[in-house]
Amino acid sequence: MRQELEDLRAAALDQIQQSADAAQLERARVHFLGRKARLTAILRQLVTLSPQERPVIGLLANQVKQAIEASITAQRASLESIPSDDVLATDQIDITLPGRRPTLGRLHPLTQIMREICQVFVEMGFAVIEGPDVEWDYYNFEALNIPEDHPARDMWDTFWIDPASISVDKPMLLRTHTSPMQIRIMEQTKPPIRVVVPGTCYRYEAVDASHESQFHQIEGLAVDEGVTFADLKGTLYTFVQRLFGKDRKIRFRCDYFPFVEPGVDMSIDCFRCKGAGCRLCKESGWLEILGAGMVHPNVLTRVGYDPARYSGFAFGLGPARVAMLKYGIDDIRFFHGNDLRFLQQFP
Ligand code: FA5
Repeated sequence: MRQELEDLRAAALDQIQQSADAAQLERARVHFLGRKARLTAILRQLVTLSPQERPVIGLLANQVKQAIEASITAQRASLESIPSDDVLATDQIDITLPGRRPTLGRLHPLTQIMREICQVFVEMGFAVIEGPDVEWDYYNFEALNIPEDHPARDMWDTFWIDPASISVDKPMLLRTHTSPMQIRIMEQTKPPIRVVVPGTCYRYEAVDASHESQFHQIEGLAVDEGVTFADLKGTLYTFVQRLFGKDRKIRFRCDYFPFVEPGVDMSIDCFRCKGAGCRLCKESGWLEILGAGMVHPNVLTRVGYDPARYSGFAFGLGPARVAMLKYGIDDIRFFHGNDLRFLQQFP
């Protein structure tokens, strides 16, 4: 019987390994392990063997059974990893076809221009810092010298957040400019300060060729002893010349922002009409790119700085307007229009 078991093991392993598909393997399994298999009969007959023979033959028969089962499992796994003839027939790979070039993603033109602008300021010694889009009324208005009910609040059409909906007890909003970061930075640092803050801003206003309701700004802030308006002008001149070249015309005009004194806005000659006046520049010949000024003494006092000792300048510029002027784009809505033909022009 021992010899018979050895022969059975050899025959079974041979037949299992020869099985070319799942059906053949199943037939081999039934033949060697099924109810009518010889091995099953031997295992059933163990009780009829003598006490000396029973443990020896029993052990061997179980070893043969385990070897056959292991061989079936291995062969099944191996067959499953080979695709069937059907799959091979329909799934052919034609290696003579030209390959498909993977499309590479690229940075959005606004991201590119924002990085470029920040880099110009970094080279002038400014650090880059970011802040929250959802802001307290305190930082967006109050601490910037714009108390509640101050008419200057009308300069920014604000998206307010219902305090009850987010379980807070003080008014919150989507920041209308990046200027709140002036306060956050001054609260946490002592002068000298030189920072730029890129970020998204939101205003509830009519969208047109130069206005979006969601747009970006880059805030600049420099505070130290003896900072003057000449430093503000020099810094902004350098920035414009680095980005646009030396021939571009710049115009400063008086403007009012409650958190600076004096306040200005800065424009660049309109690339489209070359100063003659057109729809884009609202017939003025100039495109405003930033507001700026000397940090108001009230703002310095509120963050605990002595305005008799420290002075500073701040500016807030619109990178989309800068990109429009640099690349000759006559409508701000192209940036978020998701037209690939537009986006692909900025490699
Ligand atoms: C401000 O937001 C001030 N916080 C700027 C400032 C900072 C003044 C520091 C003084 C000191 P203003 O609303 O003008 O100012 O916006 C500044 C720039 O943001 C504009 O010149 C323009 O380039 C851009 N901007 C403003 N509103 C929009 C808009 N709706 N869509 C696109 N760009 C805009």
